[in-house]
Amino acid sequence: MKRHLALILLAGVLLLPPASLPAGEMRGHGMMKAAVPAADYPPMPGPGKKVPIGEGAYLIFGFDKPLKMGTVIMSVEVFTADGKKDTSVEVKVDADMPSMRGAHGTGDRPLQVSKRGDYVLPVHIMMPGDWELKLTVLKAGKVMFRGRFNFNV
Ligand SMILES: [Cu+2]
Repeated sequence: MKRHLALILLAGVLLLPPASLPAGEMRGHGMMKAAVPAADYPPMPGPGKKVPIGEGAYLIFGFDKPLKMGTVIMSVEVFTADGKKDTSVEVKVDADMPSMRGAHGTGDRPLQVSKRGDYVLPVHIMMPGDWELKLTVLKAGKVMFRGRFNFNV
């Protein structure tokens, strides 16, 4: 019993913050905790469905063929709140495999506006497994929407 008490007291001493720690070092730790967290990409409704992107605007994304190994063309149509096609925004997609983060990660790549006013980008699916497309929509350089789409091949 006495030994337990001693251990508890010892643990208490070890857990106490060192009183001699300079204030500057304390501030340093505070700054580390305040580091910017990774952006959040909430799951989007699937291909062909309306995805709200804020202020009544929405997008609809899809692919030129079923999602299989190989190259698929991703297309994103952006619509204003009154249903008109909007080609004034910037759309970017980052394709990666969540189970092998970074192994095939493309980073954010901008989609190009086609003659039809769709945003398009070839996506290379080079191995079977779980895939994730992270989409970012920017208006005048500011992020207005982020969302992800997960699928398996
Ligand atoms: Cu892989």
